[in-house]
Amino acid sequence: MSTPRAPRPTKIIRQELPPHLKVPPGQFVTTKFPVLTYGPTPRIDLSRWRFRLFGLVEREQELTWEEFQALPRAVVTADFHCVTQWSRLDNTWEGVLARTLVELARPKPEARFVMVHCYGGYTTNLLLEDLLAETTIFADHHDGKPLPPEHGGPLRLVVPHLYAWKSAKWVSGMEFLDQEEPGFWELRGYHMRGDPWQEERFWPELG
Ligand SMILES: Nc1nc2c(c(=O)[nH]1)N[C@H]1C(S)=C(S)[C@@H](COP(=O)(O)O)O[C@H]1N2
Ligand SMILES: [Mo]
Repeated sequence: MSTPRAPRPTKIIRQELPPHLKVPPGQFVTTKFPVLTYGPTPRIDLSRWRFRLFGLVEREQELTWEEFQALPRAVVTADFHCVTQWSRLDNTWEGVLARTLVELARPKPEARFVMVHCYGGYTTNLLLEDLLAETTIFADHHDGKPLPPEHGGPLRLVVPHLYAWKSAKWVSGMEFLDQEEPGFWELRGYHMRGDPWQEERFWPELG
């Protein structure tokens, strides 16, 4: 049974894109929601779930599920582009904006890069700037329903303006760094940034 949540103000954010900028080059639209995971789906008990903000920050901390749920909430409507060429348009993601968590941690001025860590060992690297984007969200709901485990429940990151391998599932924390380090797929040939509009799919030398 889930505990009823008190209604709280939720910020509504829409990724506003003209029709000709909905589908990046080389992508096709699907209305299904494929599952793309390397390895098994980790199961995380909410009583033991923790989200760690660490590295080059003023306020290192570890949030429990209750503490995370008490943060200001938002709903982001945005498209989702996998590098294997499918795009799912107009998803609604509800949760806590990444910028809210960054503000909690207060990165030091030299912390321009972030490694996102996950239960199960997956990682992905991001520029702090991409986490601060208005539509970057840590989501626990998708299209009005609690996020299913195979899609990253209890909590995943969603970075709509980058390829979906950056949208890490089963997140366990963010590490703030002063140098760019490659994550799981970035070590294996995926682009360090992954802008779908520039088709930043793989290392430039593999293109
Ligand atoms: N922890 C973790 N996060 C992950 C992945 C993964 O294998 N492990 N796959 C990534 C890839 S390649 C994609 S396309 C999206 C897919 O999300 P979905 O399975 O909810 O469609 O999750 C991303 N996040
Ligand atoms: Mo992907």
